[in-house]
Amino acid sequence: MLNKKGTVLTLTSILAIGLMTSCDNAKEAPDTGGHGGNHNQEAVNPEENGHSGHGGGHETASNNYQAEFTWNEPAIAGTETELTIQITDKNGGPVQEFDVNHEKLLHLIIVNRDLSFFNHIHPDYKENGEFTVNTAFPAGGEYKLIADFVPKGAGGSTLSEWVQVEGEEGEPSAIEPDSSLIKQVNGKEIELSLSNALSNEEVVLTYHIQDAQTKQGISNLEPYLGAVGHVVILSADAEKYIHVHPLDESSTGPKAEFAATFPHSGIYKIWGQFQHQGEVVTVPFVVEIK
Ligand SMILES: [Cu+2]
Repeated sequence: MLNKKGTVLTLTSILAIGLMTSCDNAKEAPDTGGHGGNHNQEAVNPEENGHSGHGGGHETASNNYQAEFTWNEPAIAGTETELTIQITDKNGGPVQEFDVNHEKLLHLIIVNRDLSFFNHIHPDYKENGEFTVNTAFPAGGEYKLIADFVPKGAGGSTLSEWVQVEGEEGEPSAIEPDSSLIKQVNGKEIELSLSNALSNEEVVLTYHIQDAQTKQGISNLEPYLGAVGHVVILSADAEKYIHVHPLDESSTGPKAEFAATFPHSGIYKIWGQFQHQGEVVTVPFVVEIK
């Protein structure tokens, strides 16, 4: 135990020093190239990993796995850096096999402190529980890395860590509920409606996707990682990562429905991702749950 903590602390220090990064994925980076993807599995609350100084992370008590996030070299603003994610079991040994979940072995979500930046990518599996991916950040500041995976034969696991990225920080923006849940992204007009806005109850999220110009519903959405779309939800403080279940995975639009349960009242940001004509569109909404 002590040993483990020591390891985590050391790692954290390395991250703090080594992370000197910055960035360059566009803010709100919708379709950051090819990846995207996701998870719509169990409604599990996130387990914060060893964590680093910020965010008052909780110890990972119930989780049998650990994820260590490390960088090959300090990242520089606007430059890609290789991130390595090492997944180990409770004995510290590398997890060797993973179940494919929504077409991927591991989904990585990256957000910044004010949730204005969102990236959803799929690191490559090397071996011995090690995944790597090249990624970059738009600015300095705190970022949360959230790894979502399924060790073979085990339940889904979500492990996260706040990391400090060096570089000039952007102006933080307040996370405020959208007054209208209709947005235009990449030529599409996307509307979100919630069946209710209560915590601890199943909420059905219904997206309606239409062409922004013609206002015609789009009924030929393509499967995105095996489903009509993928939705990621985080509480405003990024402490709660909510898995979302598509109600009808085979739908092709213009309607796409998902179900989620918000663990407590407060503000949440919801990113919906859909694929049409080979392009992945990411649309964010901020809602308040009572
Ligand atoms: Cu994914």
